Amino acid sequence: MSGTQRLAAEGPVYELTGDSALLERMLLIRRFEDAVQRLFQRGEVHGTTHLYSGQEAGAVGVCAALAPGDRAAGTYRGHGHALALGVDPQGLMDELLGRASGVCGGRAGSMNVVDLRHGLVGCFGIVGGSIAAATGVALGFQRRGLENVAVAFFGEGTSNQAYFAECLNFAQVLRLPVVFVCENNRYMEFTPIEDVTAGEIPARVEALGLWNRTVDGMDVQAVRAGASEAVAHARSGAGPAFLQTLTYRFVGHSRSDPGAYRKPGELDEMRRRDPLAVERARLIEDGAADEAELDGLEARVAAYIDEVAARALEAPFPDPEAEFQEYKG
Ligand SMILES: Cc1ncc(C[n+]2csc(CCOP(=O)(O)OP(=O)(O)O)c2C)c(N)n1
Repeated sequence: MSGTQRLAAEGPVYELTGDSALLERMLLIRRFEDAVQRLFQRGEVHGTTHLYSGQEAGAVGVCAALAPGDRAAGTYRGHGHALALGVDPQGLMDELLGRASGVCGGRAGSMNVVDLRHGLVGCFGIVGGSIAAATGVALGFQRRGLENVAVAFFGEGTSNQAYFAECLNFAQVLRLPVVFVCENNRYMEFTPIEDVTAGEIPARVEALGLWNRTVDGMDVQAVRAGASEAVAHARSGAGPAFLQTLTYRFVGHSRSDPGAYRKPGELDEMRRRDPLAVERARLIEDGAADEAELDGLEARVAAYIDEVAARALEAPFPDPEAEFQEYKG
């Protein structure tokens, strides 16, 4: 890479404070989505929602490895990507409820949130859209001589989509500063990945010569460590990096999904590896926090999200007629 500059950040990409910051951010995502699910069931969230529950360590670990001015593109399962980047939970909740104070003025809903102030170039309802967006952003960084990286989050099923082959090849040929983060939660919608996929996904990226690692996606520290290496590689000008996180989705794919495709006992087994519990146990074992402190943290986050939800329900809806008149001038 020729330049030495980095794109100035318009807002914090991620504020890390204290030993329990990663746990706190994962808790924020989990409680936020619990509230979204309740509000969705009451008919307050229009369209549909895809929850990230169980996968929080992925977004939080990766975003913790980013620097100001870096960018990321999320998926339709994007609440976690947004909150991990530091998007304001109130603005996001208002958005999901279609309120004017939402980060996109109430027009994006659950699946298509954009917040450039916090590095979120978009969440994409189109499978693979995040890959194309991040590759384009990385091309822009390279052309402008900036030392920033772009991250694409996507699921393992997306590796069967054309964007994956086209963009990874393009990025590798041009040595673009992009990190491809494949969040392997084992199922694409209701289909086990092995039923529809030939070979292993990392073998595909190895064939292209990409730097790649697979990490435990239920362990936020493992994700952060792997992501730090991936980001450093991409930032150095050596080309794109590929990070696979082995994770699990605790809830249905979307609104109506009884989960009949799951293998017996699998959900219970993976719940025992809940990324929040894994990080909590580590903090206690390391002596960085005690049970009472972490109980207090959990209660604070839960109370904060209750307030966020209550405020969102009170927030005004957009007024399209007034906005149109203003637009006409
Ligand atoms: C181009 C396109 N094709 C199909 C769909 C329908 N669809 C939505 S989610 C999904 C499965 C994606 O699975 P995966 O990439 O593993 O991500 P996950 O949902 O597991 O996070 C599909 C096929 C879509 N949204 N966009």
